[in-house]
Amino acid sequence: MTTTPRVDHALVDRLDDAVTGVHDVVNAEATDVDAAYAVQEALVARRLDRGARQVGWKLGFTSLAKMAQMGVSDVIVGRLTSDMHVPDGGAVHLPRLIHPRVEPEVAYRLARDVSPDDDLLAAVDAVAPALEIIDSRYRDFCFTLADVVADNTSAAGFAIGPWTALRDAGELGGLPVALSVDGEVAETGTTDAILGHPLEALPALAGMARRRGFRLRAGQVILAGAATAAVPLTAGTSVVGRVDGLGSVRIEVSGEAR
Ligand code: OOG
Ligand code: MG
Repeated sequence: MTTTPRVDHALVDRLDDAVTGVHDVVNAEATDVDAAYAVQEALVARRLDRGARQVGWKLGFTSLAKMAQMGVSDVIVGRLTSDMHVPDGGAVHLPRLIHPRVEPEVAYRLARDVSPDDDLLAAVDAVAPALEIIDSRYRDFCFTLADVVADNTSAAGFAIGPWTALRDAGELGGLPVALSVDGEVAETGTTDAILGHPLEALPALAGMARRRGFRLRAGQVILAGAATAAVPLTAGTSVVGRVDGLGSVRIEVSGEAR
């Protein structure tokens, strides 16, 4: 576990104001990833102070498509909170977001608390198709690795499709993934885009959790990282993420863009 660096409270304030005031900020060009995780924790604590609960974790940059799109190449972890959850088929209200994008993901569910030495895979009981809404608080989605970690890895929303028990799910590798907007396919990939096999997200998260002292809890959701590049959310559209063999999940984009 790393020692806790001093928290850059000015950056926490700037990022939290960007979320609540729905405006972007110029990136910090930060380089200290440990300090950035401390900012992330303090930033998410603001959401918890406002009544949200932490409901999961998300991995970022687990696919080449995302690394290439964002120019960043290290796996990162962010926190999912209850105020980010969108029910399957539910609405995402554009005026609450800065410049949101959506990406198709695979989600896992934890059946029990995980201690640092536990096998994370053994604690997962179900898998589902998911959509993640990312909304970098930085202007033009321009950031360093430490910047995006501080900004809770751009996390802004997520929707989860039907859960399948892991024991009934069959092979999770090589499943075709598609992101469609109003019935038109916008992006395609396969689950192997995620670290070569989507289950590889679990040891990747377990390693980071061990190093950084994250506590993984029963009932929490894990987003394994996008299998394709992200696409902008457009007012009035219906977005579907599909993972062959696992089914699909949908969001409706409501309101006008700002
Ligand atoms: C950072 C979040 C990356 C993923 O699935 O790779 C991510 C971003 O692209 O703004 O969520
Ligand atoms: Mg993602």
